Amino acid sequence: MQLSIGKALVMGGAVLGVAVAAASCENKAEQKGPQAASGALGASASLKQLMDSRGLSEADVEAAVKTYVPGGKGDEYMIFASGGHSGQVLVIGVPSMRLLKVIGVFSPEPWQGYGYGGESDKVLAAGAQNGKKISWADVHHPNLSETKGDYDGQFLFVNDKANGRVAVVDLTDFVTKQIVPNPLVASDHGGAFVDPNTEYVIETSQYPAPLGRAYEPLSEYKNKYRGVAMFWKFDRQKGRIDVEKSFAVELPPYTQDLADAGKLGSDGWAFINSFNTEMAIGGTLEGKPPIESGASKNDMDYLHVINWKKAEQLVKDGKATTIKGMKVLPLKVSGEEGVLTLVGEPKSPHGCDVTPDGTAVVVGGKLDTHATVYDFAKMKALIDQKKFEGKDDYGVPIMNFKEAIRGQVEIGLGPLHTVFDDKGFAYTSVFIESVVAKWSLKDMKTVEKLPVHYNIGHIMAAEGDTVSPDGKYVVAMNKMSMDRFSKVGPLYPQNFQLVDTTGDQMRILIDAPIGIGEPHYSQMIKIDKLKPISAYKPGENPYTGHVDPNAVLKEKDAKIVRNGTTVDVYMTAIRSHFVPDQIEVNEGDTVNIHLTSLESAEDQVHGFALNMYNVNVSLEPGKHENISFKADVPGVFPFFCTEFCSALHLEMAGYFLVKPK
Ligand code: CUK
Ligand code: CUA
Repeated sequence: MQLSIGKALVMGGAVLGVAVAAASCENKAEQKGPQAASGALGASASLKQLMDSRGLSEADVEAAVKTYVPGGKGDEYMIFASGGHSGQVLVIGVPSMRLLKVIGVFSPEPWQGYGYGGESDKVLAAGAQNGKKISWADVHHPNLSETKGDYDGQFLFVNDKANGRVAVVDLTDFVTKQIVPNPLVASDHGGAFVDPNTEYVIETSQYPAPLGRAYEPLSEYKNKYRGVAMFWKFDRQKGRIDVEKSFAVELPPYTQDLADAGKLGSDGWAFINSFNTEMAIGGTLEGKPPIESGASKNDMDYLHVINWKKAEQLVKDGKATTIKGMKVLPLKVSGEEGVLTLVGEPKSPHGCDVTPDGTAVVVGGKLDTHATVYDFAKMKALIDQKKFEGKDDYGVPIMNFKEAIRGQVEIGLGPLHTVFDDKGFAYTSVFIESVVAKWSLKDMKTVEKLPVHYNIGHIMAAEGDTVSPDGKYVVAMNKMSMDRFSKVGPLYPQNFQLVDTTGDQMRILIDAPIGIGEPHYSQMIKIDKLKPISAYKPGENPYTGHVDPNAVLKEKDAKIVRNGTTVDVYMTAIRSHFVPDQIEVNEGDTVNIHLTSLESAEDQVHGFALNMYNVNVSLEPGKHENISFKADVPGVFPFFCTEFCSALHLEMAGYFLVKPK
């Protein structure tokens, strides 16, 4: 149902104010409200005229009213979206769909001084795999920390599909605090999901490889290649993953895909779909079928059902082996002990989403027209009774498909991911058909399909992965945008479409082009759950959470200390100067700059660049940075502030001189 402009006025009256008042009298254009003359549109242009001149329909204006957020007013929700190849996380306001921030996670981010000579270099360096520095990532699934199954607004976890890593972002300052490379996997996908109390961050592998990545020929695929479900222990107090207390569950080489953690009644369990139980390995040059067709032969792949509480206990009992320093529960143990159970999934499954009540898992099928709803209670009973229809080649028990499911819902061509609202509806992204399919969990029937633009991949709902979704909004995260935006060369932006789900029918409110990377998943949290700081404690090192031992809290304590070939510079920054502002060292010296911002006022940020040395840090109020480098290039190097902080910003500068040998 489209609302009339009149209704939109009621809903958005405070927003559009006078302009809509004029529109509500569209048949009597003369009857402008008394304040119309002072409205932004001016006396001469009624909203109707404006609509005509811009070719806007009533529905367009209603959508505009629903999404417009005037300056000074905040958004209602915040989206944390995958930045795809950028290795970053995009922060977007809802309903405005305005980009608020790009958080540097796996890739250096110059504005935030992330990866340019300061403390954050250590975070990025810790993400090396096999000693190789990696400066990009393919971020797929950002997940917010949860307490009792609800987003608590404290942390965000993301996975790097490309290089098998997970990262922890602290939402008090929106800064990445930790990158953990998984030494076992060759890539990941099902991550970074959390259980309802964020005890673990779950990361599951994608393309099978020998655990630990040792060489084994492809002829050994069945015997030596494996998947893995990683359970990264999260220490909430420290705000870090505790690698020592983490463990992995070895999986057959079935190309595990998406994953989700159980909740409420299914807490303690995890679910992973898979798409290549054929174990196809390609060989196109030798005339063998590509993985694409080899992996699509069977009618069924396997949903993996993992009892992680039991796995945790078995690891504690010493049943794990150690690979590359990680505790790994062997496949044999998992199969025998009921940690891992399989059940069929139709045709190239994708998506694996636990319902808000925790009683079911919804799996799509890229080449199927159904979403399959697995019933947790039924699966649990089958596992408890050891009622299986057989075992796979690795000794893992397999449940009967029919006995494990609640039913299947006819969705359309290419259902992928499913999210939920507060009224018992599920929303499935349907890739090939380019629609959002809304269906009833109770009746297991599709009730509406909304065309989106185009080829929707992921879908996301307001607080949609919690035990209590908000409803209201769904976001279609579309892979293609053909005719939606102005052309920007052959690489098009992807398209987030905000969908209003409050009415009888779903409606697209706004298109938001995403010009950074290829986003996959995202989550949407109510703004009031986030409690970000506006300044650090004076001298705080954001990576320790404490006042840095090298912090300089008063300008008079700034100094240069020379010790042989090491030069320690204790430096302050405040509008609009650095102390000291002249530094001279000898070629080959090791230089440590300990730099504290003495600012405490909100939004008063400086930058510090020593440009030819690739140094640039951001100094938010109170922040302390430690910068270290070798002065291996002689010459004269101005250093300067890189944030337009004051009228005398350009004067906020100094000289760094390196005397040749
Ligand atoms: S996904 Cu990673 S291939 Cu559907 Cu979550 Cu996009
Ligand atoms: Cu400080 Cu510009």
